[in-house]
Order: sequence, then C-alpha cells, then structure tokens
Amino acid sequence: METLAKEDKEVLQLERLKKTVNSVFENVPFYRAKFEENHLQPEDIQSLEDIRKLPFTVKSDLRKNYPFGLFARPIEEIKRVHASSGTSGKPTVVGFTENDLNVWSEIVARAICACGGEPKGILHNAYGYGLFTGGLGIHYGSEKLGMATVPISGGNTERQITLIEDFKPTVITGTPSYVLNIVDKMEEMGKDPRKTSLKYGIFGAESWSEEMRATLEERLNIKAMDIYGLSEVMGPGVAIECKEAQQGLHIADDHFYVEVINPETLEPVPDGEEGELVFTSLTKEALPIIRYRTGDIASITKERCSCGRTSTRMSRLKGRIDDMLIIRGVNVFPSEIESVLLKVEELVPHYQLVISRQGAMDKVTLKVEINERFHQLIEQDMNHEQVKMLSNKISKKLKSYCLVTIDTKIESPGKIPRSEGKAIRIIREEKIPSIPS
Ligand code: DLL
Repeated sequence: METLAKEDKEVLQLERLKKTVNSVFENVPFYRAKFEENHLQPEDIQSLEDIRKLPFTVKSDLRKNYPFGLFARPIEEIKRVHASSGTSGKPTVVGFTENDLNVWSEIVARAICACGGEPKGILHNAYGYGLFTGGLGIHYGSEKLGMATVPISGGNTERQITLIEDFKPTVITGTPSYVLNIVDKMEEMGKDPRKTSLKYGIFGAESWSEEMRATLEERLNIKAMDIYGLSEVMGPGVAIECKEAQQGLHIADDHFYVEVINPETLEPVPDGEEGELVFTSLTKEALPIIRYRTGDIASITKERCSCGRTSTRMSRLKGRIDDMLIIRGVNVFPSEIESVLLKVEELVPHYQLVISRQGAMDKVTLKVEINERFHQLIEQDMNHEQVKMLSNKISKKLKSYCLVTIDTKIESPGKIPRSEGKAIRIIREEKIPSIPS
C-alpha cells in the first residue's frame, strides 16, 4: 500500500470515496440534509475531483451533534469512543467500530515502522492514556507491529526515567514538550540522556519546530520523527515522517484523502503552497468524515520520497489558524517564535505567549526562561544589566526573523510551567471591563 503506483492509488481512493459518500448519505441525517441543501446525490461523485462538490464539515458540526449524532453505525457496533477535552463548550466525541480500530492499529504500526520501530524492540509510550487518542492510538499500533509496549502514559517523570534505564526501549513516543521535560529531569538527576538505549523518538500532537527537533535529537542522541493526526479524522498516524528522509510527513492516503484550501476563499491552493488541510476519511465506518476543515496550516507535495513510499506528503505543520497571532498587523505563528528562541543559548526551550486585550488591539507578552548556567553568571540577580542585554538580543532576533516587536519577560529557571502532555503555549487573559463606581 505504501508504494502503490499513483494511478492505482487513485482508483482505490475513488472506490472508497464513493462508498463513504453512500454511507453518510444513507446513515447520517446531518449529511443527507447538507447534500440535499446542495442538490447533491451520491451518484454525483464520479471522479476524485468531484469531491469539491461536497460541502465542508467543521468542528462545530460535531459539537452540535453531540455526542453521537454524526455516527454512521448504531451504538451496538461501536467498540470505543474518544473525546477532545474541549476548552469551550461540549467536547467533540469520536467513535470506532472494531474494523476502524483494526485499521487504525495497522496505520499506526506502519507509522512506527517508518520511524525505525521493529517487532523485536521495546516502545516507551509517554502519550496520555484516556479520552485523548494519543496513548491508546500508539499503544495498539505498537502491539500490532509486535513491539513490547510500555503503557506509561504522561507524568510521573522520575518513574519514566527509571523504566527507560531498566527496560531499555529503543523507541520513545510522546509530545515533544513532555519528552523535553523528561530530558531536563534526567540531567537534573545527574544522568546523561545521550547514553540511554533510545534510538528513535516519535513526537507530535502539538506544534514544534525544526529547532526543537535538533534539540531533542542532540540531547537524547536519537532520530526524532514527526507524527500528525487528529481525533476527528482518526488520531495519531494520519501522517508520519520516515526515518530515511525526514522530509515531510507521509499521509496514509489509502485511508484519508487530503486537500489544501485557502481558508478565506475556500478554493484549492496549488501543491507546495501553504493552506488549510482538509481531510475526507475513505474507510471509516463509525464516524466517516467529509471534507473536514482541520484548521491546521501546511502544504503538500506529490513528489516521490527518496524512501520509496509513493504517498502524498505534507510539510511540518506551521500551526493552527486559531493560534496565529496578529501583532501590529504581522501574522506570526508560535512555532516561528520557538525557532528563534531555541537559537538563544542563555534560554531553555520552554516559553509561553500571554495575550491580553488592550483597547482594540491584542497585546502579546513572550515569557521566556533562562538556563541555570546564565542564572549563576548573573548571580541570580534578575535585575542584572546582562538580563536587559539578553532581552534586547531576543527582541532583535525576533524582529529580524519574524518581523515583529514583542515585549519579552525573562523568568528565572523553573518558572514556566512544564507540560505532561500537550504544552500550553498560548494563554489568553480575558480582561473583564471594570464597572465605574
Ligand atoms: O493530537 C492526535 C495525535 C496524538 C497526534 C499523538 C500525534 C500524536 P487531537 O487531540 O484531536 O489529536 O489534536 C489534533 O493537534 O489538529 C493539530 O493542530 C495538532 N497536532 C497533531 N499532531 C501535530 C504535529 C491528536 N505533528 C490537533 N505537529 C491537530 C503539530 C499537531 N501539531
């Protein structure tokens, strides 16, 4: 499947697309109503290009149909549900039939294999277990591949370190921010993270930069690969980098059809150009999804990868549309700020962006943290002249790389909260207007 010729892949995709469109039309009132509104019948889909006739689906459609309204199968056939934490309103709930779970495991097994996992190895899974798809998604894929799987989940960092030392896993999976947290802790405990048995890391579920990859690879002495996915489409494994090239993420396009659109005009953008990723599931039974607007920004290429896989590849995610900051008219993604910060030797790779409203404008403050070495150098005096110099240096770098001026607050070591799962990089401070007395 991974090396199928393009033409054969397209035949398979069209056959699966037709089946999916039929299924949602027959079984999901929400889709039937939307198709009818657009005067569409399943027979109108006769080529892959015809997908553009279909209406988009967005996150609020799942919320409005909470909990199981978009399921195409009765609850008796559902074997598992997952849900997003949902910071506002109801969570988004997703479901899987037995066949869906088997397909998902196979896709994740393929993904782990592309990243260097082998049946005889041990995989240390530090993604959170529970409603989040990361833990269980990786878990069953790893077992399917035949790896001894350690279901450690996130948190309890010292125990993670003991188990890594004792069990000698070759692969570690987790969010990049949490794995970085583990590495910091190892160093704090006087252990050398470069000397573990680990050879490969499979990191995702949050935005991370090329510089963060370099940091993790260097500090852990591993190859670090990017894994992408979202619960509405499946979970981890929608796309995966390969260890051979590390040049973009291979989309499991025998199961997910990808489009890239301009989020404002909703028109397709050419390959190689950035836009919003839109996915249509091709094999899902419980929750088939049509033209789902992910809110994630990336580009795609259909050029063949040097590893031999023929699948469409997506670039590393630039970020989510919702997370894009508009600072004095300039668009900036947190990952771009991260790229700058990781090149400043006095800082640790933990940071937060605090956004508050000032009149009609967003005010952004970047909180960064100095490392222990620098803290000693300035004799722990945060009013030291060198702290001001550092602040200027960071501002200059941000100005030249991201073209923005951002207020920076420099914190002493340990002040920025550490993540045990997805890092919280953006904090929105909602100011309640004061009532004049
Ligand atoms: O985060 C699934 C996952 C688990 C992916 C483990 C990879 C590893 P959700 O909680 O539904 O699912 O969040 C999905 O996370 O729309 C992206 O904005 C972001 N995201 C996921 N992978 C990456 C990545 C899981 N590799 C949302 N790089 C997506 C950047 C990512 N952002």
